[in-house]
Formats: sequence, C-alpha cells, structure tokens
Amino acid sequence: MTWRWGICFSLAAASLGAATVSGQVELTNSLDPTVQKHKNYSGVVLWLEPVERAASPAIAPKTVKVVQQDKHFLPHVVAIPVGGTVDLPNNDPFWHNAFSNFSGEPFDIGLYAPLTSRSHTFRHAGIVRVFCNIHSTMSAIIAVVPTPYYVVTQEEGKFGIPDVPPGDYQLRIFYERALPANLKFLERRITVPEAGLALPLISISETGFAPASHLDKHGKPYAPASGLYIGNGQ
Ligand SMILES: [Cu+2]
Repeated sequence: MTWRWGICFSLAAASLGAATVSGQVELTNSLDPTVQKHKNYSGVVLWLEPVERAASPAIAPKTVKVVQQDKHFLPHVVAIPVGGTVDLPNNDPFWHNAFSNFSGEPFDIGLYAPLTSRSHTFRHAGIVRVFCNIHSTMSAIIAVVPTPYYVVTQEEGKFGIPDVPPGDYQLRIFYERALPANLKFLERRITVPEAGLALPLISISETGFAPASHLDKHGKPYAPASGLYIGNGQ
C-alpha cells in the first residue's frame, strides 16, 4: 500500500467558487477477478471531517435507496451523513429482511413482503454491515459519516467530493476488503484551498483480508431453509 504524493498536492481547476477534492483510488493484491482483471475499483468510501470543531457544517438529512433484488443488496456500498435514511425496497418475489448487529448502529427492520419497502434512519456515525436474516449470502455496507463531504467510488475509481469549503480536514477511508490498520495508514490531514485539491493516487491493498461468515440476527449460525418461505420463491 503506497501513497504517491509526488512533490506536493496539485491544484484542481476552480469551478465557480465550489472547491472539489478529487482523486483516484486503486485496489491492489486482490483475489477478486473483477478487481484483478477488470480493475473494478468501486465501493471505496472517502470522507472529509473538518478538523476545527467550529468549522463543522450543518448536515442536511438525506435519503438513499438500497434495493433488494435477486438476493442482493444493490448497490452493495452506500454512504449517508448522520441523520440520513436508507430505504430498502424489496423488488424480489419473496420475503426479505435487513439487520445489523455487527458494527456501527444496530437495527432490524423485520421481515417484509415482496414489493413492499422498509426504512431506517441512522443517528450515529459508523460502518454498518447489513445482512438479511433469511438469505445468509446477502450483505451490504452503509457508511454513516459525520460530514456532508463524502463519496463512494464507482468502477473506474476516480472520485470527486464537491462543494467543500476551504479549510483543514481529516481524510478518512473505508473499504470492505482492506484491514483497518491499512486504512488507518492512508488517513491524512489535508488543507483544501479555494481552488480545490487533486489528491495523489490512493492505493489500497487487500493483503491480509479473509472473507468470514456471519451470524444471523440472533447471533446464531444460519439455519437450513425452514420451509417457512418456500413457495415464495426464496
Ligand atoms: Cu433476503
């Protein structure tokens, strides 16, 4: 894992007074073919926390959607500011659930029927790992961040955090398949000038990551299909 700082930060072009913090993420040492062969660098969350408490901005409530479809949460990774709401519509022809009891803010929106939706509003910052209590293979990440300045990378890994007021910030990063110590190492204090800031390449290694199974919402191993929902297509 390396930071390629070059000589210094370079200044990005100013856009009507709105400072943008931009950059590029790459993922290395991955065993996932979509990363290795196709350079899919999606799912990295980057956010800027104001260093001076007085500079902390008001955070407007936001709502994002995570669809349950084909036994997947889509998208797999989202980010919202504290106070934001996640809608989880069920687009499958069978029942789903969404819960978290692993890290971040715990929640459980219960079982809900096809073509219905449930929501949860997150009051605390943290990385929320979301699962379905029916389908053990389903998972998602909701990054609840204490700032309005954040982004989630798409496949190409380029990112831009718009409308950042000039000032000092702590750059924080989350990626599901990177060890916490590796992510901590990448954190930096940055100064955002009025003209904006282009960061050097951020290289995140998946070295040391090992997929692990998770427990159900009761903290127990998933039971084989009970038959309760058989007939609903699950
Ligand atoms: Cu499910």
